[in-house]
Amino acid sequence: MVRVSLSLLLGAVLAVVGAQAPGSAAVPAAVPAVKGAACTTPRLRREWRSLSIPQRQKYLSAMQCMLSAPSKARVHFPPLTNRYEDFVALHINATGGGMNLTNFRGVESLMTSFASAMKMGSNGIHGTGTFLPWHRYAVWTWETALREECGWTEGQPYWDWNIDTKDHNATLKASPVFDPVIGFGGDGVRVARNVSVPAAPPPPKNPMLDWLTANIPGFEMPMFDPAMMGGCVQDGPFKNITLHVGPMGRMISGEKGRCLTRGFNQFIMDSAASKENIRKVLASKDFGEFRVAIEQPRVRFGATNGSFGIVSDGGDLHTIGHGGIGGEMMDVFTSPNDPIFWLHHGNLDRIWSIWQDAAPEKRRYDASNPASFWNTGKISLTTPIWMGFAAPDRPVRAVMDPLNRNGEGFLCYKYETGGEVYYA
Ligand SMILES: [Cu+2]
Repeated sequence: MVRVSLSLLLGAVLAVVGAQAPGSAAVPAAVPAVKGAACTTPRLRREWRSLSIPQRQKYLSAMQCMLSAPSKARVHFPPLTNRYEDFVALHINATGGGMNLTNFRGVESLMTSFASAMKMGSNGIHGTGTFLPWHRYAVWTWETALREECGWTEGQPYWDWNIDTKDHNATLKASPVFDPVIGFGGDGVRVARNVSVPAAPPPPKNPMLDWLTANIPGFEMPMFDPAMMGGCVQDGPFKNITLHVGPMGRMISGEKGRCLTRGFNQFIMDSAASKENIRKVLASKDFGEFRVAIEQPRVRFGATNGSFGIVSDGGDLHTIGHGGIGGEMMDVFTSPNDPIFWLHHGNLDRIWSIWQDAAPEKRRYDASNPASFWNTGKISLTTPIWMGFAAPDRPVRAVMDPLNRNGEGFLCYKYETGGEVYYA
């Protein structure tokens, strides 16, 4: 099996394992609520394609500015080489449940990161109720840094994946989002491997998977196309960047670093990012159901056009959005190494706010999270959201409303379009 391409799945498995010991997790200390000023001039978040060409160039320059500015989190993590990597380290450590900064030893082994991932079932940011609030707050924090430190003046742009699917007779490869000059660059080039890819490989022998299959109704082992590992990105503004953080929970120190990898998968995009699928997610009745629908990788193995891949059977916009790009985006810890991460999560947050706005009195402050095998972390409006060295910890309540209508939070942004297009 291929390690990195399976790391998202690994997160799923570890979250399940985490669920085996309810009550063993430490109860996080309460954090102070925050009363922000009323939101009068929200930052406007627009789809990449509706930014003007000069605005797109300006955003890409702001990205380069983050990549060349000095790290501020280096005091905690010596291997960090620039400001951009601060946010990758933030995501890695939040994935592990919020690192105790004073105990960090500089370089984690892969096994240590597995061990810290074991904790994430209780208080990490994937497979738990904090998935949506944490990523909302993280995108806000990132957007704020871009504006305050690198001259960006708009809201964080988002990437509406549906526009690059067969619903629109479109593809990732032809998308302006991945333009080599005024976009994020294109696909990676696959490296040759000494493995042959069978047409339908049998599931690997693994006692844990056997147990999961036998005990969890509907559990299916997703089989990832090794091509999704991808290869180095060949063009665009990020083709020459060096990743110093990762893979997985490791902070590489004193090593050469890696290229940014991608492995586009149009098949995944066309099934998971379809209007039909997005409508299914938006039909969720409460927050718990919605969170599972948008995040849970409920995929099954399928074949089209003689090659195999993943077929979505509803939901999983998060994981399959990562799978559509492949490469670095498949790594549940280090996916922010690919700058498209922020546009992808912008769109996930937009889908959440569309869902909230469809029944605001019921949904705007709904953080309920009923139990299921995937729901390993129940949250409430007072659950703290860890933002480590990047921003103060805040309760879930503070980030439930992007427009902070009742003054219990601090966010102040809106998306350019609503949900009409998906309900139509
Ligand atoms: Cu994440």
